[in-house]
Amino acid sequence: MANTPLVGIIMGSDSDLPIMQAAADMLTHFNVPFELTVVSAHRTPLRMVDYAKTAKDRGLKVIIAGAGGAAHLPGMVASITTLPVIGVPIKSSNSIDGWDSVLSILQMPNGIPVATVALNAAKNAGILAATILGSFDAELSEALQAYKNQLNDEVLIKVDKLKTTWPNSFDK
Ligand code: RP5
Repeated sequence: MANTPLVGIIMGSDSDLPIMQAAADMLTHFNVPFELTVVSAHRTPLRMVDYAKTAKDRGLKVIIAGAGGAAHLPGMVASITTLPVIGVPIKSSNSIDGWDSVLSILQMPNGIPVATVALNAAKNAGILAATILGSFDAELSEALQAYKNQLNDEVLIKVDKLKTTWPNSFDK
């Protein structure tokens, strides 16, 4: 894959980075080039508009946007660009238990979808971005299948381990 970023990871604040790092880690794992920066819907609204407006022409294919509290960033970016936007609700210091972030990102009005992952689930956002790109890239698709196979094998190892302590466990 060329080195031009295909995925843009943006977040409302650098305080979101410890969570959003997991998206970057998964894209690195799948060898997907990405860019990462802070774009705040409320504090840098013009930067947000500029980022979303130029994203497609700069070669991005998917945007991952994380934010907490009154989390408008993913929805606003989705309203400006035709690229798919994956939203990561973050349980931030200004969040009321994470529900505000989840609902702000999840409950988009008809016409402007945001693919919302679970609270703090930046890892899944990275995997989902790779999955979208994998629909058009056989090598990436194979890497995603290998990842799923690995998850499967890890569970089967746990099943075997459980059998040693629970002989009455399901044995198929
Ligand atoms: C949101 O406010 C950010 O996405 C972050 O989750 C939250 C708190 O930001 P800081 O006050 O830590 O910069 O816009």
